[in-house]
Amino acid sequence: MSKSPEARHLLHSGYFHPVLRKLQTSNVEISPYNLVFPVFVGNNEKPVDVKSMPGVVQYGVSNIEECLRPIVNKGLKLVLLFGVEHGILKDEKGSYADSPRNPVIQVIPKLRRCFPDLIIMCDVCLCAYTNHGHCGIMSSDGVIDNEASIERIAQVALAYAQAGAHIVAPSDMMDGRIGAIKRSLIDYGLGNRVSVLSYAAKFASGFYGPFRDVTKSAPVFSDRKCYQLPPGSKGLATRAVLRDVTEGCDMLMVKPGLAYLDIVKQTKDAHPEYPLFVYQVSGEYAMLYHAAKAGAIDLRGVLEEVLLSMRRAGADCIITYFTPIILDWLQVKSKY
Ligand code: PB1
Repeated sequence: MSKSPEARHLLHSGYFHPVLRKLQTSNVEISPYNLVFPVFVGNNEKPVDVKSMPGVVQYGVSNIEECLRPIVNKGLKLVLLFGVEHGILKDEKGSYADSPRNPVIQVIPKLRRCFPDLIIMCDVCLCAYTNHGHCGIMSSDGVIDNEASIERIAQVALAYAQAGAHIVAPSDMMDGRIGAIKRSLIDYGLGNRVSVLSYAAKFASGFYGPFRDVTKSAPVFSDRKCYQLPPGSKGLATRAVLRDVTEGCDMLMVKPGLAYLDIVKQTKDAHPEYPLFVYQVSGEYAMLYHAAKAGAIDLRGVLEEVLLSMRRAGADCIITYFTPIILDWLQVKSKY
């Protein structure tokens, strides 16, 4: 008779039943409140399929209500808006970013009216609107002019806030833009009405390609390595998060996600008092989509694992282009 293991080494007794397994994983639940749906919006009359991200659709100001309503009815709680406008005049300071003609500015009041309970978040950056494709304003010698950049980013954030955004999310990575935005919101009486979600630990990643293809926002020269964090630097991630916390951000983000879960964990462990978002970016979306299409993985099983890893690492909210299908899965699950 083999000697049975000591009682405290018997783990199977803790998870042999689905309900027990649910108890063992209750703090990494995925609910609609843990999901943010990134949405491309332009002035296209009909929804347009996004070629670089199969399954993702670019909405237009005129059709976003009918496109989003089914997803809101499935429980959608948060959207993150990105303006997509081709053929616009791009200039040194990204003037179109806060133009009244910008589809983001046009669509915010409409979404507020149609979906009063939906949280409207706006990405704030210049790269889709500057003629050089960088996220800030450049000096004559091709280097970021940080002071001019944070002043401009604050102007754009204010415009989205005044249009009705609940949350502004600066993805530019300029030093000091959080303080500049907070001061601007306070000066215009919006300091207690609009949240600032900082893309605090955002890395110079190769995972952004499909997005840049959609928004035509790749840098015309050089790259973003002088202002997005070096992928290998935990220390700079710690310092960037601390900088943005000190300047008054309301919430934090790590981006990309899967290759940076250690940064998610270190950020949440250091700042448990802040809601932490993680962005499953376009390249991560495309990677999973195409692997599943090729039959290499089962999308649902692997995506659930990835989402759990992000929640386990400490993310409170996951920004993911898969949000609509995840809401479908949650609906089916909730019936049992
Ligand atoms: O899904 C994605 O790839 C997101 C890309 C992201 C949007 N916030 C930025 C990354 C980049 O192109 O450098 C855009 C920067 N403002």
